[in-house]
Amino acid sequence: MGHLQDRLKEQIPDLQARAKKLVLEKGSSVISDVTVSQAYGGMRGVRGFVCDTSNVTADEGLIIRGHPLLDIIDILPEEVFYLLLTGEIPDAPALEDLSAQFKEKQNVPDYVWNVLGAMPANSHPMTMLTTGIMVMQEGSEFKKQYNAGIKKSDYWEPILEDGISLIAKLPALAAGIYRMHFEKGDRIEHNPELDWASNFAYMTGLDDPDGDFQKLMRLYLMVHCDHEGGNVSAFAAHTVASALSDPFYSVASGLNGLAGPLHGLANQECLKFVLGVNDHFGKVPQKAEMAEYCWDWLNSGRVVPGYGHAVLRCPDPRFVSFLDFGKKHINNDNIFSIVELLYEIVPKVLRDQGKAKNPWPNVDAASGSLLYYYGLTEFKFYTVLFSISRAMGMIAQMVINRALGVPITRPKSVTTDWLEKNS
Ligand code: HAX
Repeated sequence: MGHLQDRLKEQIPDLQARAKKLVLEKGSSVISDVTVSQAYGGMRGVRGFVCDTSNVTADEGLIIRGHPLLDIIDILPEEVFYLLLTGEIPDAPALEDLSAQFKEKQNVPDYVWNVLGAMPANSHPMTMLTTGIMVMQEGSEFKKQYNAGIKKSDYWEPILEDGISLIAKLPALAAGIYRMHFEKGDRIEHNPELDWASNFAYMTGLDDPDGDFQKLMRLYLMVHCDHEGGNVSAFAAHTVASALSDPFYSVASGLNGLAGPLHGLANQECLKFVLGVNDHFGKVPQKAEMAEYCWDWLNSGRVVPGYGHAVLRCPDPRFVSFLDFGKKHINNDNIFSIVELLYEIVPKVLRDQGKAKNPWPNVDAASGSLLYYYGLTEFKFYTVLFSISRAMGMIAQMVINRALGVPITRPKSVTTDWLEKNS
């Protein structure tokens, strides 16, 4: 048992008591109505389940356990995982203990590399990542303990054990996929001196003379950790986990959702868009040229990647954190300058077009330009980075849901005939 596990053991009875009391005293209070538009519109805005790890508000963006993202922007991914689960930033011994647990479980079994090596060379890195995770499902502790008849109230413990084991392996798995897919040479062994995110940067083998790429990875893998419960990847993972599928199955399902171009894959689409601007003009364009380019893009029926959001109605604080990082560390780089220029131009263009409910940049609008600057130019890989981080939120949500005994997800669908008769 580690500090994190001990702390959760102390906290869970209180959380269970709060949930029980709410259901007992306010079980029939209505928290949402559903309109016909929402039924046909991706259930946008319907409040239908609970997620305590983080909250996303329209005007502030990501709030992790009560901390607005930009207030805790310097904490490590290990710290944010502890925070997502417990609501507390770990003290030094708790952080050391969790880091040690990650280090102890970080090795990816050889059979994973054999399977990945047998895949078609053109497989997308996201397909390789979720395949790698699925191959490791064989070692699930939850599956083993469930089959041995573990008590329902104890499910959360092997779920957390699997979760830590999976998160621990993701840097080596992702870096290995990077080197394999893009033919960078042999895999690089981890460096025992480094933290979880820095180790990922190290194992990619990218040149990092000043350690700035490691710094970027600490930021990147922290800010993508969670975005409450209703986004495609979190909700997919939540639903699959509710069937008591173990964390390997559930995280892989969530990440398959993240691989969609309207969700996590948008970060690769976004950099493609920025590179397209650079190719088209051969320089950083003037403001009027940029606006005209965006209008032509929209008029050809396409969305501007990196802009808009289903919930946010403000610049995404995750975007702000990347923009700040770039301003601090990057000078005279056309790609980053185009990202800055787009931030000046696109919101007005989208507002004038009048369709997007949120004209502001989301997380994906700046992150790719920073990765590109540090030599991670293979944008097919970007969603894998997002995934390593987002797995933390999925696992944290699963642990809490199992501790609360949340049952299998089963909302009711209706038919068009039913709606025509009943609405
Ligand atoms: N460019 C052009 N049009 C846009 C737009 C954009 N960036 N964002 C929204 N719109 C359009 C929509 O396509 C929709 O048009 P139609 O009515 O013709 O279908 C209209 O504006 C209303 O959409 P919305 O209600 O504002 O947005 P949604 O909640 O339906 O969708 C999306 C949110 C993020 C999917 C959307 O804004 C989009 O496609 N953005 C570009 C892709 C992107 O950046 N995705 C990454 C999101 C962040 C994320 O999840 N990362 O993982």
